[in-house]
Amino acid sequence: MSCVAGMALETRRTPPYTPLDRGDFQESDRNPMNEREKQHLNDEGYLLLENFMSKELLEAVRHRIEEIFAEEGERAGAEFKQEPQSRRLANLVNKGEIFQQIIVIPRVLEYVSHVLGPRFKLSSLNARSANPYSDWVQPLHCDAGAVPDEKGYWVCNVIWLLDDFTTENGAIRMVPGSHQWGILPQDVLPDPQGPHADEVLLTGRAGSAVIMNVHMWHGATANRTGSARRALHSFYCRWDKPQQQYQKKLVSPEVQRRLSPELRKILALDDPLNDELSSEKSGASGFLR
Ligand SMILES: O=C(O)CCC(=O)C(=O)O
Repeated sequence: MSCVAGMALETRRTPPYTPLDRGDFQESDRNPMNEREKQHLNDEGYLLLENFMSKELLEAVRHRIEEIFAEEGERAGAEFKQEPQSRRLANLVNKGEIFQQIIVIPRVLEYVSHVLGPRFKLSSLNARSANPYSDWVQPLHCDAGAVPDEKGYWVCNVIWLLDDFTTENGAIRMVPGSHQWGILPQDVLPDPQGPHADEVLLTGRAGSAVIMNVHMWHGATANRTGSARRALHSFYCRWDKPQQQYQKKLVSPEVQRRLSPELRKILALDDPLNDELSSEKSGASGFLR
């Protein structure tokens, strides 16, 4: 716990965030996706982009997230789901301009479109922090309980590493290639929480981003260290599927009024099909009830 308190002190020293412009993103943000990256994402189901966030962006996101955890207290994450031994936040588009900027970074959208095709939308924007010394291991799951359909893949998550992901602190385990199997782990594994023979641990430095085809089986592991392990999840889905969090309902009218046309589009705010799909059916999780 002392490290969580230490983190709060650190964030109080961070200067207030001023809006970013494109120059604040790393140079890598402007490079097109290359063949090696495409191949890796196609075959393995994920792609680690090291050092993707600038130092300023990383600090700004950490700072805002800790502010929201402090503001929301016990309610944190309640718009979606709460989870044992973890802190969660949901509906982050509503909670800061920094988050609105992140969900439309062009290079990220290019990767997402490689998985989902040209038409997709934000499904949800959440944060998750694995508590220090937690022994909770997520079952292997596919986000939103999604298996590919006749049109192909329909879910893609971008995991923003806000702390280093190490072998000790609750990094995500994943089963590379399983996005191609068309089956949910809970339907075939006797114990989805147990180790899997083909799992690998996703480690990386804070400030990296991971494009993840989340039909791939994955889940967070136990955090055996004294510090929280935080990540932001910008989760996208294909245009013809329900959003995990119906943005039109969750984002306040006041915030909606200030959004650019580009943001309105990625949030599907003016899309009657999305209204039909998401107003009734949003809220699907891969494993949380
Ligand atoms: O630990 C993380 O940040 C990702 C965990 C995860 O896969 C999930 O919450 O669905």
